[in-house]
Amino acid sequence: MALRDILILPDKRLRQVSNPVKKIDLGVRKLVEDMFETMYDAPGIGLAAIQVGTPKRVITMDLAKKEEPRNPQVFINPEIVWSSQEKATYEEGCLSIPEYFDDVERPVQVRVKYLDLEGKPHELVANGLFATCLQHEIDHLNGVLFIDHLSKLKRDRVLKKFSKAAKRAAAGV
Ligand code: K1U
Ligand code: ZN
Repeated sequence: MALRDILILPDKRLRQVSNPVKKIDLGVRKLVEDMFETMYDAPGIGLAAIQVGTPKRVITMDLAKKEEPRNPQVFINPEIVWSSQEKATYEEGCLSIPEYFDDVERPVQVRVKYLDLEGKPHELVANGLFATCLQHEIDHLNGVLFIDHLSKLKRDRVLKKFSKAAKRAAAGV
């Protein structure tokens, strides 16, 4: 297992649309192992492969609380096939936009189909934080960030702050 670097806003690769996984080979298994190590180390509750620079439709997630045993979950080629009309607001964060949190309104319930690591198809209904996290990660696979759900004013403020920080880092200041 290896830690991979997490891409940070405004890295353009975060805007790429990720490609479906055609074959779950050794490369995909290694990617998933590394994503879990990177996600637990961050720490985060979810991670999309593009956040470590790999444009494949792969998500890792673990929503277990600190006192609970780990519950690693993998979603390959996930698709939202139904969303509820009812919405809920959750304060979201993103490992690619460190230390920025804001309220996002999304459907409270979604039905998602996906493949597991053995390539077996599944369908589940998610609620609450599970639904929020799945939508946040599936957005990543489509090049969408949670700040895209905020007002233009807020989004532009965040983009400006992270662009300035990237420029300062590049200049070694
Ligand atoms: O996709 C990501 O960048 C990961 C992100 C997932 C997420 C968080 C909140 C709402 C929707 C999606 C994170 O994990 S941010 C870190 C975080 O929320 C957290 C970290 C440690 C403990 C508990 C939460
Ligand atoms: Zn994110």
